[in-house]
Amino acid sequence: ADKKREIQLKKSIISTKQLERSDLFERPVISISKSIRNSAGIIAEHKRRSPSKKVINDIFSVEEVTRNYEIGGAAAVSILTDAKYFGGSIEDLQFARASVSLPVLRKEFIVDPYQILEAKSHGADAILLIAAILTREEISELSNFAQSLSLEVLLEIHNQEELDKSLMSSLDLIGVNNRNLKTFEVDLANSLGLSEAIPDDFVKISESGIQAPKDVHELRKYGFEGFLIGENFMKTDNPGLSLKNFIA
Ligand code: IGP
Repeated sequence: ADKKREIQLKKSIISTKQLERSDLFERPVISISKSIRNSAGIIAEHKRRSPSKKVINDIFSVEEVTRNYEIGGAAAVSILTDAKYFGGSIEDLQFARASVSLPVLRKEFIVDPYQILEAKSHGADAILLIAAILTREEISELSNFAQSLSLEVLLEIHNQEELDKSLMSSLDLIGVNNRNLKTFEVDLANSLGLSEAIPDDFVKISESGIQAPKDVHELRKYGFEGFLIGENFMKTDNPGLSLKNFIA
């Protein structure tokens, strides 16, 4: 409900027509799936704070962090644009786009096509859809709309039920979130247990709570190709270097 109100307000300030006319709207999109498959597969997240940890790192700018993630060998960067829980903004997305030539994922609670236009017009290559907050019809509408703009779609699930509800051809990547949204506990077993149920037509991503290279090695055995990591890098005093050492 909060998001819907935020979107109504934004629409009254910047219309969808204005978004479609922005310079970035015309730029060629970069494939996040290909980038993941041609690298160590790390999607490195810029994360200032979170509901569970409060402040993680609000010292380093988006530009600095994303540039160093690119130098460190990231496959893509993930930018949290939610203000309330993560301290992000849509401007962060544009700063990231200006700083790197990697694919950029917009990390947001997407509930309306307007947010997808906004993502594209601020330089995103891919968007996240969260099965836990959407109906099958909404996932279908939003993912088809994103693909019509050449954006790739990462669908996030937590369990078998969300996977069963969401399977459709308009998705590109399926991510298992290892963090329980209610307790904030993380357990990589969540990814391992669901890996077999995810059809091979999708790029499999494991999200949250990944702390060591051995976690990635284990997940790879189960067919995961992409690894979304935020806090483990952001909590250090050099997130880009931490990523570089992680994949070395
Ligand atoms: C990153 P971590 O534990 O490495 O910081 O997690 C990412 O998976 C997490 O930020 C995330 C997220 C989300 C945030 C996964 N799904 C949905 C907001 C909304």
